[in-house]
Amino acid sequence: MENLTKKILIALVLGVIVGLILNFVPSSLFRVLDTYLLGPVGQIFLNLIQMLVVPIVFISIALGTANLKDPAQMGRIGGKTIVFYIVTTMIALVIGLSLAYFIQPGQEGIFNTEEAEYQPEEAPPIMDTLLNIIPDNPVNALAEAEMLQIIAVALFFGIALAKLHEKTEGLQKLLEQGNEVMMFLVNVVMYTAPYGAFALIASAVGDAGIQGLGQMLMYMLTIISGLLLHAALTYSFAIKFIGKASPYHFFKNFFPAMTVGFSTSSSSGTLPISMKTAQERLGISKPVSSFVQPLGATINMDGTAIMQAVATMFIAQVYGVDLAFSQLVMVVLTATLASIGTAGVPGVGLIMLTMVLQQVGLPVEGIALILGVDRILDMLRTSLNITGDATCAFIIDRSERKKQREQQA
Ligand code: DAS
Repeated sequence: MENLTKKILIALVLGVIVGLILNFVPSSLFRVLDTYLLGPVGQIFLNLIQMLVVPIVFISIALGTANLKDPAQMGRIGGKTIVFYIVTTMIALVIGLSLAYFIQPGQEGIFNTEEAEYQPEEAPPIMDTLLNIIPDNPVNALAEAEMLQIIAVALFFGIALAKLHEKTEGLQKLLEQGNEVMMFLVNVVMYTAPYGAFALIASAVGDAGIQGLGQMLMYMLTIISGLLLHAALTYSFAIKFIGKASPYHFFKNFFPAMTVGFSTSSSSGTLPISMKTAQERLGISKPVSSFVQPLGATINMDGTAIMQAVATMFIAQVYGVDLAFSQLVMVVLTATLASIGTAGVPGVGLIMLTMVLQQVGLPVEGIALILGVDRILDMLRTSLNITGDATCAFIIDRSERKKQREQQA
């Protein structure tokens, strides 16, 4: 894994350099290179890992649940997970709002808002998402990669396997062998990671443009500061004082997955790697990892929450709007709920941002101002999103192991 991580990091650095160089070629040439080389190479890599997500998530949750000594344990794990995700997302939003308030990245007048226009994509209503967690057609849930529905079906399947243990040994064996096949395919697919990472970052940097990056530097630095603070404070605190472990050890061992999350900008797409890394390098048990991380990839996006908080304050500052405290509270509540309703795929943070801006009455066109640098920021915040999911899995696994030790004592 170390060797592959090194190759991905080298590919990312080279990709940034090439992306910057592409700023000095005619834009028509960049478009041709992006359309016929960088785009396809990046998309092939994304499709390859995305191809593994549904079977891996279904098989590992079903097996994880089936192998639990006490399936009610999943209820306890689920409760702790939801609480951790909601609390850390709210902390992330407060960090983002506070940094944007003090740094003031959106000085009024610097940005041209006349031509700003943006066609928002509709986000799924949160209530629909929660009501539809139990699918009426499990095959469709798998076919459509509806992550929350897949988790629900896999949990039911796993509980049935646990209850019918003797009668379903063959089926359980089949799932175990299926899991071996999927883990093998993850290793195969990861050989393409450096090429995909290079293409994706070169395209994103080339697309943003040096001028765009320069103008939005304060905005980007505010978000990056928030991402680093959240990891250094919130996650480190949870690992050290709740998980009773070394944050350095955690980040060092989870770093390979973070580079893949950065490359793909997709929490769901990175699941095969983030789960494999969590289980093999952080020692998190399969049942906990295979439930907590897929759930987190869908409903827990602290990095995205930080972007939404900063972007909301940035747009308010650019348009000269002073947000009242009650509006800031609405930002926290709306963004926390919005993250539950959307999947961890590239660019979903902007769809959720639309909901937040509409909730506090800010012009949605303001999103046009941040679009140019959002692909790069999406890479960074996805890397934090999956780290939050792994942090949750880590401390819950530690608390479950402690509980089992106490029960055995
Ligand atoms: N790319 C999303 C994810 O996969 C995050 C975002 O769009 O903000 O986590």
